[in-house]
Amino acid sequence: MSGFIVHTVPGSPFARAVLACLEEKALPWRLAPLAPGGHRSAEHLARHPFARMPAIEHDGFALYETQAILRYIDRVQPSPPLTPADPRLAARMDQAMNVNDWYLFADCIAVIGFHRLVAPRLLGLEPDEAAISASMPRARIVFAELSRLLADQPGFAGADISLADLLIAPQLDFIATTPEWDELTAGHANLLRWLERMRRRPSLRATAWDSLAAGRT
Ligand SMILES: N[C@@H](CCC(=O)N[C@@H](CS)C(=O)NCC(=O)O)C(=O)O
Repeated sequence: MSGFIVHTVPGSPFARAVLACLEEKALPWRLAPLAPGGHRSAEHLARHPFARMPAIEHDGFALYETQAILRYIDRVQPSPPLTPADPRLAARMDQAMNVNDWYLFADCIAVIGFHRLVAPRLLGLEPDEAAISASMPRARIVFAELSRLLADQPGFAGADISLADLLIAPQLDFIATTPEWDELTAGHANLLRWLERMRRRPSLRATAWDSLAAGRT
């Protein structure tokens, strides 16, 4: 199969989910790195009119939206499967993926990750402590719900790794160094154990942004 081109500013957890999925499938890929702010360039807007990342190209086929990309990869390369055949487990996978997009990313990562990590590192701004504090009640609900959905299963969709695990792990890993992490994960040891298991997977190790910066582009 011909290779995938992944356009992103290095560091994006959504882009890492796509790269990890390609690694799980042993598919060839190449990173097309955008400079910071490059997602708002005319060139990238032609790929992604909403100025987000990642966007991919595969053999002349262009696609954005991470869930759509992950499902596309799982369909063009069905082995190993990353969507459960059982309808209820597949529904749990879908549910966790939407919790990721609508609540984990929108309410936690886009606030805590932005103000703690992106703003100081890339924009030279002080974290907005008021915005972070305001996000915490919702963030606590998100972490409690992720922990409840995961329960004592190996992955969010049961015994086998699924697209949900690949989507959520990079998001949690992204904010794990923030001062809010310990409070948000307190009492959710299952989530911490799951994240450790995910971090040990070759696909996640190969796509940690530090390793990518050191080698492959
Ligand atoms: N719904 C989009 C969200 C992608 C997204 O928000 N990516 C972040 C980076 S992880 C982004 O593009 N941020 C740039 C911005 O908000 O200006 C998807 O699933 O791909």
